[in-house]
Amino acid sequence: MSKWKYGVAAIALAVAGCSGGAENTDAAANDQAPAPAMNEPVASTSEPATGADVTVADAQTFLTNTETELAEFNEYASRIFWVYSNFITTDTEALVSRVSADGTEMAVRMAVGTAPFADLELPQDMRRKMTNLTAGITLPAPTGGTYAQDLAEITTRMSSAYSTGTIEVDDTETTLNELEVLMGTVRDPEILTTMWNDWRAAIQPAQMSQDYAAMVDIANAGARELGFSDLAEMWLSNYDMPADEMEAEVERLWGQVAPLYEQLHCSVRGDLSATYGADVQAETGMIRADLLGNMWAQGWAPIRDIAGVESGGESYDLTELLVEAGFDAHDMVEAGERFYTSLGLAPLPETFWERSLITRPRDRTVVCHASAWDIDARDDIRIKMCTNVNAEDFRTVHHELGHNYYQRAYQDQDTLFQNGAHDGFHEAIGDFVALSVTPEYLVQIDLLDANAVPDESADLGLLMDLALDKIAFLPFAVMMDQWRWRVFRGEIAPEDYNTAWWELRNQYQGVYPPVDRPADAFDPGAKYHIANNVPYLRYFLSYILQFQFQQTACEMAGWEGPLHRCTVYGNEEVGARFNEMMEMGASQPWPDALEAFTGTREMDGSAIIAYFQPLMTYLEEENADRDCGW
Ligand code: X8Z
Ligand code: ZN
Repeated sequence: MSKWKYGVAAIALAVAGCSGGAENTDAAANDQAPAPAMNEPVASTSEPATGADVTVADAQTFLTNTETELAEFNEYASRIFWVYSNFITTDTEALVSRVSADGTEMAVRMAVGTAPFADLELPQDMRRKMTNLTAGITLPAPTGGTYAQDLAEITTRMSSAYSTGTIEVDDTETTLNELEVLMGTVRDPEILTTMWNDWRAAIQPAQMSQDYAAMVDIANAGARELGFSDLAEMWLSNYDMPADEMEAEVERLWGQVAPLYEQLHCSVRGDLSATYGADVQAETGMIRADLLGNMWAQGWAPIRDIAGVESGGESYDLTELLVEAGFDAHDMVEAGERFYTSLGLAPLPETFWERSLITRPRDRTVVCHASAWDIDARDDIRIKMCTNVNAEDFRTVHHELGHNYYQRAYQDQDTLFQNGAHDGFHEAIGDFVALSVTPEYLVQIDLLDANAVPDESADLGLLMDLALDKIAFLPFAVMMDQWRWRVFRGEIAPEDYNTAWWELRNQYQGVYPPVDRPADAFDPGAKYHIANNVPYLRYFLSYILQFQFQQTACEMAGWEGPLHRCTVYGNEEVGARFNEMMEMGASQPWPDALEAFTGTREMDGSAIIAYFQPLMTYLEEENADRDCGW
C-alpha cells in the first residue's frame, strides 16, 4: 500500500495500509474540504506566520519546510513499520507505537499550521497541498494531552491482534495465510464453518471491539478539531469534491453494477444449493458466508468448480498451470515484473529483490497481508507478501507491483503530490495490468500450450471466472466503509457494532453467518482493513476504474475482439500513455488524471458492465425461473 504505506495520513496507523507513498495526501485542489478550525495554531517547526497578514511567500516557506520534514519523517517511519511488519515482537510494537504517535502529532500540527493561510488566495498547486495536509490524515488525534499516544497504543494492539492470530486445524497451529487457502479448497461445510468461526474468535474480539470504540472517540475528536463534523466526512473529503457529493457518487456507481451482482448471486446460490443440498444452502434467500471460497466472502473465484459456467469449451485452471510449470513465489513475482517491462517500464531495482519479503517466514510472526512499500520516495521499493502459488496470488503479485510502479512513476513530484490521483487509482494500476492475464498471454509466457487456448465456446466460462472475483467483490467493498462511516457518525453504537455489521452484510452482499454470533463477537475486526484502519472505498473505486483503463487501453491497442480476451502485454504505446498518467501522481485533481489516459473525467460503471454483458445475458436466462434476490 503506501510508502510506509500511507505517509502522512497513515501516520496515525499502527501499521499502515497496502501501498507506499506519501499516502493520504491526495485531497482536493480547491478548497472543498472544510477550512481547518481556527483554534490556537500549534507551533510548527515550519513556523508559519500566524497573523492575518500572511503572504504567499509565507505559505511557500511553510510548504517547503513541511515537505522537507515530511519526507524525512516518512522514510524514518517506513523503516520502523517495515521492521515491525517483518518481525512482530514486543519491541517492534513499542517502536511502531512511538513512531505512530509522533506521526499523528506531526500530521495534526501540520494540518493546524495551514489555518493561517485558509483565506489567502493561493496558486492552485499550493492550495492543493494545504488541503491535502488536512483531509489526508486517516486517523487524527486532538492536540495536547496523551491522545496521540493513546491512539497509537490502541491501533498497534489491534494490528498485532490481527496479524498474530492463529487457530488449530487438525491439531496444527494454522495462520490466517494458510486458512485463506483452505477456505478456498475445503468442501466439507462443517470444517468450513469451524475455520470461519475460529478465525473470528482468534482476533481477541472483545478487546478489539473495546479498542475500536475508544479509537473512534479519539479520531472523531481529532477530526472535529480540524473542522470536520466527524471522521466519515474527513475520509470522504479526499476525492476532489465535497464529502456528500462523493457519497452520492458511490451510490450512483453501486446502482450501475448492483443488477449484475444480483444475477451472479442468484446463479451461485443455485449451484451451491445443488452441490451441498438445500439443508446446507437453501435455493432462495441469502448465501451462507463460509461456502463462497473466501474467509470474508469477498471473492468467489476459488469455487469456480462449483459455480463456474459449464460451457462447451475446454478451459484451464491457472493455479494448476502454475503448479505444473513448477512456479515458486519468486517466479510469480518475476512474471509480474516481466509484464511491466513489456510495457516499456524499467525493471525493478536490484534492491527490490534483496529486500522484499516474498514468502512467509516459518520462524517468526509477520504481517502477511500483501503490501507494497516505497521506503525512501526514490528507488527503495519493495513488496511484502506471504505468496502462495495459486491464481489469486498471481493476480495479487501484479496488484502489488502496480503500487510500486506508480510510486516510481511519481517520484519526481513534490512530496505532497507523491501519491495516487486518488486512492482508488493506486489500487487500480496493478489490477488493470492483471486483466491482461488472458489465455493468449499465458501462451506468450509459456504457461499454456498454444493448442490449449480455449476457443470461443469457453468465453462465458472465462467471464464467469473473472466475475466470481470482480463482481462478487463489489458489494463487499461498498459495505465495509458504509459500516465505518455509520460508526464514525455515531449512528452505530459500540454495543451494536456486530449486529449492524451483519445487517449491512445481509443488505449488500446477501450473505449470512453460518453460526449464531456470540454477544462479544467483533466480526468487522476479522478483516485486515478494519483492524488496521485502511479505508476500503478505494477498492470499490479501483474495480470501477480498472475496467475503464482496460477499455481505453484495448482501444488504443486496436483490439477488436471481446474485451476479456484483450491483453496489452508487450504494448509499449499503452505503457507510455499509462505511465504519463502515473507520473502525474496527485499533482492534479483526479478527473484530470483520468482524462489524461481515458479521455473522460468521470468514474463510470458502464465499462465493467460492457465487459461482462455476455455473461449478464447468459445469467438472466439461466435465472429466469429462479426467485432471485434475498
Ligand atoms: O488489500 C488488498 C491488497 C493490498 S492493497 C492485497 N486488497 C483488498 C483486500 O485484500 O481485501 C486487494 C483487493 C481488495
Ligand atoms: Zn493495494
